[in-house]
Amino acid sequence: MRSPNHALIETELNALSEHMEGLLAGRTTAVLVKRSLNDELCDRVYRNFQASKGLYERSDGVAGRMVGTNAFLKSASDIHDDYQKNNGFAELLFQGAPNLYRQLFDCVEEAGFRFRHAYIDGVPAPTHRATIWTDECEEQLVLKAHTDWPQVRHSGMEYSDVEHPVAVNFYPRHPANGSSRVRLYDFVPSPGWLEERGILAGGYPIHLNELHDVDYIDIHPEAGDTLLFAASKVHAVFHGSRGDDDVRLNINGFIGFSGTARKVLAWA
Ligand SMILES: O=C(O)CCC(=O)C(=O)O
Repeated sequence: MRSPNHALIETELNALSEHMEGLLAGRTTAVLVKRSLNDELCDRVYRNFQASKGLYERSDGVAGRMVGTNAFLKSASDIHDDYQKNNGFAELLFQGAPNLYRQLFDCVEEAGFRFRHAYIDGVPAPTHRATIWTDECEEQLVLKAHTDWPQVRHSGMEYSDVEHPVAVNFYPRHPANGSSRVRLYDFVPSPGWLEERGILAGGYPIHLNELHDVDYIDIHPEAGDTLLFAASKVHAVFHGSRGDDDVRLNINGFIGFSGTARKVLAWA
C-alpha cells in the first residue's frame, strides 16, 4: 500500500518555504510549484538555452543535450575542469529573467535554514544545469529509472553526508498534453540491492521490470512549473511524442541538509 507521505503537494513559489522542512527531512516526497515563471520569461530562458554557445551532447552513456556542468561520477579535479568549461553558460540561461535558483534559496532561508553552495575542493559548486533528455529506449523512457543517492553518498564531496537530497527541476518548456511525466517510485534501493545489479556507484540504470510491484506516482508538470522531489527514491522520465513543439527542457540541481556543515547546501 502507498505510504501517506508518497504523494504530490501542489503549491506556489510564495508558499514553498512551508514545505521546505518536510522535503529536507525526507518526510515529504514531492512538491510541484505551479507557474514559478510566466510564459514570457520561460520563453526567454528557452531562447537562452537554444542560442547558448555552451550547448553540447552528453557522452557518458546517459543521453541528453545539455548546457552546464555534468558531474556524474567525476573526480573533484575533473569536476573543476567541467565547471570552468560549462558553468558560465549555465549562469547565462537566466539572463533577462529572474534566476529561479536565487528565489529558491530565499525560500530555504525563509524556512529557517542557513544556505550556501557546496564547495568542491575550495570551489563553489554550480546550482543548476539544463538538459533535454534524449534516450530513445523502450516504453517511451527518455531518462531511465535511477536513484540519485549513490552519486551523492559516494561523491567524496562536501555534500556526501546529505541524507535526503532533494532534486530541484524547473521546466521552462514542457509538453502540455500530459504525455510526458516523471514517475516517482516509493522505493529507495539499499546499497546491497544496487551492488547485486552492479550499479552501486551511480544508481543508474534500473530496469522497469524490477519495479513492477512498486507503488509510484506519475507527475505531469507544465511549462513554468518547478518540481522538487526526494531524489533517493527511484524515478524515471517518460516522454510520449517528439514534435518540434513538444520540447521538454529541465533546468535542475540539488539541495540538501548537511549535518556536518549544519546548513542546506546546493550543487549540480
Ligand atoms: O527531467 C526530470 O524531470 C528529472 C531529471 C532527473 O531525474 C535527474 O536529473 O536525475
